[in-house]
Amino acid sequence: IDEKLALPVGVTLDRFIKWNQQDFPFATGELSQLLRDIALAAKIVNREVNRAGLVDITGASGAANCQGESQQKLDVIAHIRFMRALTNGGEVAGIVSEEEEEILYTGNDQARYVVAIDPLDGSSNIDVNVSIGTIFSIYRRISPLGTPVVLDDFLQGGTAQIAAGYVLYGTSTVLVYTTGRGVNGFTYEASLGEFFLSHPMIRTPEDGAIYSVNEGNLPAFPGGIRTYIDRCRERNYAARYIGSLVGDFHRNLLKGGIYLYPPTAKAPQGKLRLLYECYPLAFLNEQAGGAASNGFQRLLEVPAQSVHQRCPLYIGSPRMVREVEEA
Ligand code: AHM
Ligand code: MG
Repeated sequence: IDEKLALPVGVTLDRFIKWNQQDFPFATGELSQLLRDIALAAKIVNREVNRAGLVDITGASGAANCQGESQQKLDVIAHIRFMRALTNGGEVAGIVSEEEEEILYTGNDQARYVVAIDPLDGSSNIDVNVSIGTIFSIYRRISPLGTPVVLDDFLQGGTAQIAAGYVLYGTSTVLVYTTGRGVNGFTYEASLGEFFLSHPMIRTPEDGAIYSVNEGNLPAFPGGIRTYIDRCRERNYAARYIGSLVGDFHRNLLKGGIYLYPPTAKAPQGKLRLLYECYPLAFLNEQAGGAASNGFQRLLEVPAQSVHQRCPLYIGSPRMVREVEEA
């Protein structure tokens, strides 16, 4: 990664995107516009998240999403906001969202990109004032321009992503993304309505001393994973688990650590979704010098077969991920 690529801390996201576009392989400006559309939706969702306790938008909406999980009102709101921004922005031909069973056609058949998104992840934390996030992944479509998108546009595999990132609605709101040339993080300044570059060229530590896993499921984990978790305890690693993937991931990215969501007999592919949870974070983490695996192979190379497919996830500092693979 070219150190020259880092712009000084404090530039706005808009300026950064414009500058970053100059030597992007498909420098047509469309991807830049798409990233701006995502940032705009993130600002709107941030506003909704911040006032969630004040208005009657918290609590279960009564509906269930396509995976039968109870859906929170804010999930629905975030989904709608992102769909609107991505549709009105005009750069996206189709969307896969955690909140919709089927592919969403934006009607922009001339657009070059498709997006897979989890509009609001960590939904069990919404009502209790704990950090939540948005995760997104962008591909260039492979179906011909001018026609509706097809399933294969979304199943190109993790290595085909051209951009990926997340928004963390936490103690402050940050947007972190990659276009395959390193990872940059931007912090939202609400009074100005702007994201500012605050974490240029993020590099994750080679090794870490934090492990993040739902230990309540320990008896159901594969033997190797139980062994690895025992080692973490023997070494007095810190156990840190928010239950919001974006929050747990972001902390480990900056401090060094590992996040694990192993398979169990009941959920042989774990819980997390390949297209809009695992792939984007794996791409971003590799760009920051980290690693991601399904336990057997590089996560980005796990083939995508369906849009809501699940996948075990081990992601974090490269030494820790290697050790899990060998355990
Ligand atoms: P969600 O998409 O329904 O919010 O589920 C994903 C979340 C992740 O953010 C989090 O890491 C994980 O589920 C927590 O699962 P568990 O409660 O089984 O530990
Ligand atoms: Mg999710």
